[in-house]
Amino acid sequence: MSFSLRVILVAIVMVTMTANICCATDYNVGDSTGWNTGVDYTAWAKGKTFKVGDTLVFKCAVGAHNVIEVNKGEFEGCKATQGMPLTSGKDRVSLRSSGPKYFICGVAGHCGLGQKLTITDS
Ligand SMILES: [Cu+2]
Repeated sequence: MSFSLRVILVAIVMVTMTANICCATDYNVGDSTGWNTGVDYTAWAKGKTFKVGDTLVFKCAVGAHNVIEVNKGEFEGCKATQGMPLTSGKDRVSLRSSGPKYFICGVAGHCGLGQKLTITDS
């Protein structure tokens, strides 16, 4: 392989890596409504493409809600059995792997009222 071809290949790799870093997106879950009851998070997530490296930001009043990452069964049953709740009121969850993710609020009754979010990736 010639020197110039190698230079071009290295340049292509660097541009690709930079593109991945540049395009990580922070998503404010629920946008201006934040992480609350009475919000349709299915509608919020619809049409969005989530990628590894993106971050979900769950904003709510401290103590009013929390965020627990759960599995599909827990999500459907609104019952977290193992995840640790995030309670800062401005919790950031980075997407580190592909595949669906499931989140609920662990405050009694809130998940049943619709405070639950599932995302799929591209
Ligand atoms: Cu809640």
